[in-house]
Amino acid sequence: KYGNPTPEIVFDAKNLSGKPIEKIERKIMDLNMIFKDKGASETMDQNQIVYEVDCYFPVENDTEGGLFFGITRIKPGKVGDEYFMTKGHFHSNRDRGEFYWGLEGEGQLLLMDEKRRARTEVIKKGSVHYIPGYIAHRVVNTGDTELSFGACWPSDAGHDYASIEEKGFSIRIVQKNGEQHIIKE
Ligand code: M6P
Ligand code: ZN
Repeated sequence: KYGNPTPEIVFDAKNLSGKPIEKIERKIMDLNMIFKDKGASETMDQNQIVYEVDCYFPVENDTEGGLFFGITRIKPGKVGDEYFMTKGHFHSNRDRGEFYWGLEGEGQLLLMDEKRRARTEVIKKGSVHYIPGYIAHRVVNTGDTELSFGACWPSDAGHDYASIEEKGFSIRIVQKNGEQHIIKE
C-alpha cells in the first residue's frame, strides 16, 4: 500500500552507491556530433570518458507521477577550445521540469527554450537549479577539476536528444586566453 521501501542508497559528491544503481558512460565517440570542432574530436582518443551518470530508477521508465534520481560527473577537459559538456536534451514530454544541484567543481548550466533563446546559470557546490518544462538543459565543466551535480526528474519526462543533435544549443562555452567565453551560434 505504501510502496516499496527505498533500498539502501547513499550519495556523496561523487557517487550514488547501493544496489539498483545503473551507470551510464559517455565517451568522445558518443559525443562527436555535439562539439563545434569536429576535426579536434576526431583526433582524440575515442574511448576517453567525458562524463558518467549514476542513476536510481525506482519505477519503470514512463511511469506517470514517478521520479528518477542521478549524479553526473563531468571530467575536466576540452575538445578544441570548447569545454567538456553533457549531450543536453529537451524532455520528450515537453512540460516536465527537473532539478539540478551542484555537488563539486564549477561550471555553467545552459538553458534554452524552443525559440532558441538561451541563458546560463553558474553551477557549483550548493547551487540549486529549477529547470522548467519546455527548456533544454546542458551542463558544461568550465573548471580544471571534475564537476559533479545531482538531478531529479519525472519518470515520464523522457530524453529528446534528436533536436539538440540536429540544431545544437544557440550558445557554446569556450576557453580563450585562459578564460571562459560564451559564443553565440
Ligand atoms: C542528469 C539528468 C539525466 C541525464 C544526465 C546526463 O543526470 O538530466 O536525465 O541523462 O544528467 O545528461 P544528458 O542526458 O543530457 O547527457
Ligand atoms: Zn532532463
